Amino acid sequence: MQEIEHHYDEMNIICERPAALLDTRMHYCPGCGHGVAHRILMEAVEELGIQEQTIGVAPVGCSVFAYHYMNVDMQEAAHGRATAVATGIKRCYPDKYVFTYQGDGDLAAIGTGETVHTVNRGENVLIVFINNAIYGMTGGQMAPTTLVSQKTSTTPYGREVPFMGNPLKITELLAQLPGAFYVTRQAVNTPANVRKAKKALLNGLKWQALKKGTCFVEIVSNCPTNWGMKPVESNKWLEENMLPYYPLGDMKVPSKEELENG
Ligand SMILES: Cc1ncc(C[n+]2csc(CCOP(=O)(O)OP(=O)(O)O)c2C)c(N)n1
Repeated sequence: MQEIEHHYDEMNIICERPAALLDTRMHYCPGCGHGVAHRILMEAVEELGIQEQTIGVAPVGCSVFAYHYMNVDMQEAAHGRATAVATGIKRCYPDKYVFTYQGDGDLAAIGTGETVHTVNRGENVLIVFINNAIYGMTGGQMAPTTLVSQKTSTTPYGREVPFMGNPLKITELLAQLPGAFYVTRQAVNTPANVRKAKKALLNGLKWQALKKGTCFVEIVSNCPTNWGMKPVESNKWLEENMLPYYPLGDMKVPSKEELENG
């Protein structure tokens, strides 16, 4: 049998596991965006060299076990209370980098009040908001972010506005608040979007050191299992259905002066 020669040193490595992400098998469904979002968040932590100074707050929902994967100090919070918990942590340790990582059910349903008031107070934390338009962990019920006509386990005929209200654009809402320093919406459905989302997370963490307000990064993501789709199909559905309603891009960016006069 012919021996295969390996030339690892000549290989162009494009992706490695960041040191801040533990080598633990994740429990997420195949094709779910949580794994990618975890990786890029931890890549940002590693690149900034802040692993020892970072404290994360995990939510309820599919990412309840984020602390099994992220190799930084982590605290679990009750449903919707992640930004309140992060506020307490940050006020005790003002020089740490504090972030929350929350789904739409957690952040934009039960946690709406906590989220709005945290950003309105301008707490110096990074809020990472994973919008997959559904309650993932509990069986695919309608979330505030569920799209009009989208079928879920509690809207089997599709979400109807007169009965269920409009999908909530919480990120646009938060961008209006004076305490918001940086607000952006990104996605993890394509390699190009993943790179942009990582840059946003990097900025969101880095700018926390300026102590000028809340950084909020929404990441539009997929839920192949509860959407009843294969992973590739779900990314296509995301692009065709979610992005027109949740357009990507920055909603509030710090001015040059704000960044320079840190
Ligand atoms: C106070 C409270 N209410 C309700 C629940 C049940 N619960 C657990 S996860 C979840 C939905 C989470 O959905 P989402 O935040 O969108 O995250 P995903 O699972 O999609 O990542 C709910 C309702 C709970 N754990 N605690």
